[in-house]
Amino acid sequence: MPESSKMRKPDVKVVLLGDTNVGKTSLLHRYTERKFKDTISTVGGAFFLKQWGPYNVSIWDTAGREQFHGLGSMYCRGAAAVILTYDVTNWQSLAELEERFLSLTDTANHDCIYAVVGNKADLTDTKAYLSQETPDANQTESEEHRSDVLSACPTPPASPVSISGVTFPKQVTREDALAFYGRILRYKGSDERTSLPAEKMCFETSAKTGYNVDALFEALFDLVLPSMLRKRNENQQSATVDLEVCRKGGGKRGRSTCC
Ligand SMILES: Nc1nc2c(ncn2[C@@H]2O[C@H](COP(=O)(O)OP(=O)(O)O)[C@@H](O)[C@H]2O)c(=O)[nH]1
Ligand SMILES: [Mg+2]
Repeated sequence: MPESSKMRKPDVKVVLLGDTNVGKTSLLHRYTERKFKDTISTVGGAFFLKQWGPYNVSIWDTAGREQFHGLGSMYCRGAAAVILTYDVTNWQSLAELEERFLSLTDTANHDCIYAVVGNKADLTDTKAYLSQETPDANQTESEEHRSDVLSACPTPPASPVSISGVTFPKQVTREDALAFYGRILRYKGSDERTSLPAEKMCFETSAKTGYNVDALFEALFDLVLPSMLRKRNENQQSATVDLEVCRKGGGKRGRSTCC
């Protein structure tokens, strides 16, 4: 088998979940393309393959189906990690995670890892606003102007968005997210003392500036390594079983071709 086709089989599945417009597609786009676009279509590829060391991670986007309440139980089936995404400026987006999306994770792996991610932190947090990676071709003129203003400031202004005249109050605090993580563990019947701690699994990100985006994905990839190892072992074992079945002439296909 050519090396390239060997590389394409995913070892593990990571799923982005959350209400429409919270920025799931933008987060994936920022991570994979290092870019942010103001308008981006979700419709298209359902998942993206990322090579992580010797492993292949598939990262699943909703392809816009969350808009029509159309995410079935298949979406999270076999997921090793789920990124539960909300918008820090929209309280309802956190409530929706609990009301509509958490139950979709029932089909995820029993040892699935959950990250709670508050996106659009640039709208409320100076630090996130300033963490613009190298400016990309899609940056608008007004954004460039705002970056100039900010870089000219000796100390960051208290409210980054007030520069554009628009303010977005932070509707979801980090404490809200930590509390939600605790409720996820209870919903899953997991013991808080042996589970990954909330402080480690709750992130605030900005797909727009790149703030915390690499940190989020890469922390998750490291955490799902044990799942990847297990899946590889399972695959190897099932290959051995198949060979045994063939040798003994067992299995439906074996019998029908013999007789
Ligand atoms: N300011 C800001 N806007 C964002 C951010 N992420 C996404 N958006 C915008 O929010 C809207 C919805 O983003 P999208 O990625 O399509 O959300 P999805 O429906 O969850 O996939 C788009 O207009 C994006 O440009 C962010 O981190 N900061
Ligand atoms: Mg989308």
